[in-house]
Amino acid sequence: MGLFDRFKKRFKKTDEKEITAEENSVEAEEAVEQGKRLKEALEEARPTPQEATPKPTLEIEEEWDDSDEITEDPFAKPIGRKERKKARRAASVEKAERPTESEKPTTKDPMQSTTGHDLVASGPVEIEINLGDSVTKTGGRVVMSSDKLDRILEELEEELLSSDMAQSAVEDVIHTLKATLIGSRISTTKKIEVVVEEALRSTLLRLLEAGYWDFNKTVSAHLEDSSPVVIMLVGVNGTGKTTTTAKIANRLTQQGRSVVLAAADTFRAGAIDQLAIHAERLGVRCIRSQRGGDAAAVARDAVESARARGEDVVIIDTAGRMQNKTNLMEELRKVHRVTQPHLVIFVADALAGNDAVTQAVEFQRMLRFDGAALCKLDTDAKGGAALSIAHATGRPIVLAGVGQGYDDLIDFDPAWLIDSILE
Ligand SMILES: Nc1nc2c(ncn2[C@@H]2O[C@H](COP(=O)(O)OP(=O)(O)OP(=O)(O)O)[C@@H](O)[C@H]2O)c(=O)[nH]1
Ligand SMILES: [Mg+2]
Repeated sequence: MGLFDRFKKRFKKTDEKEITAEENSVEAEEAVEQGKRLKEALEEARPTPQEATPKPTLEIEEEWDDSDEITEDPFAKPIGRKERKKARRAASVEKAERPTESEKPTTKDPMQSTTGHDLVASGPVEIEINLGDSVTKTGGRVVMSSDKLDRILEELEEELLSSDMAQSAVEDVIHTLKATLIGSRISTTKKIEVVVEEALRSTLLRLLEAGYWDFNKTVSAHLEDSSPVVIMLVGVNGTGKTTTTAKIANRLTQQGRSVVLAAADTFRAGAIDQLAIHAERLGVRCIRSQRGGDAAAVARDAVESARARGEDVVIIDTAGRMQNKTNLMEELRKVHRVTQPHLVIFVADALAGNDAVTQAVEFQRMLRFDGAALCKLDTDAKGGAALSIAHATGRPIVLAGVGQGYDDLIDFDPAWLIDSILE
């Protein structure tokens, strides 16, 4: 039985009079006032964008500054020229070929949300609850504050937590839901449990769709500008970076792109061979060094080699690291600085639940990423991590790993995830 089935079953026992007041009654007026106060309090408690997304904190020494071409700070806010470039890129996305059936975007209008090299890191996604056509201007019943409503919301909160959604995201959703519901005039044709279900579903969907960009279209758009397009994968140990590197290479070569892999995990024993074997199987080049070599040098060699040969895409596989290990994070930032990747993808393990969220937040703080690939969704992972990553970092999940084969990488589908959590 899914979340909503359990929820509605409990709701069935509820008399609507316990939760709503008749219009024009004293209780209804009080509820409207209370709803206003709750919304104001919620607004005041929200962090400002600056508080929400601190600038990356690590300052690293300029030991690799022999590269003349790289002068821009990758973490700087876009300036006018960049904005113009972004607009040009957006226009070239419009021109990109019509997607094939398998390339079809999963959101209504991916053109608006395609991002890339100039992407501005955004703060956490703000939860907004829209009661849609459930509210009515006249007639209806007004939702009031009551123990019963509190108990129902508590149960909903527990259900969301058990789907692996992080506490902070769940609290944000529930508080906003409560503030939105109280004082709202609900049409008598709608049952309150249906109102709550619709509101919650649309809220969670919006959370996952915020800032979504279509992977294939974004790569195509960048390729119109310049090549090679550089994609860097980051994340903690064992989340699926190397496998996802191979899956992306497979996807792009099937689209006729020439791909080069950069074995920038020079840290873990066997990592270079692991990637080289994938490269051989996929028939793509792999740029590598000895174990312990300079990861940034490998990555830069791969980009320069691809540029010299006119190849389309470089995918940089990096070493897994704990998000709190400063020296390893510095190495990643160095790879980033010398290669100026068009896309940084944070690879998360759906099975890691709340840990994946903590890691995502820390990576976003240290080395901003453009989107996440959520791997191992074919396992019994509950999926709530996706909601929390999106909520906490403001960056969308764009790709989903659904198995260990090369073809097991799909565009992330927010509606599918919401259904699997709620149904
Ligand atoms: N079931 C399943 N397994 C996956 C998926 N993605 C990766 N894996 C498995 O997860 C394990 C770790 O994957 P890697 O790609 O080596 O992970 P990594 O992030 O490169 O690991 P490190 O290099 O050690 O940091 C491997 O056994 C993969 O086959 C997925 O989508 N589904
Ligand atoms: Mg790896």
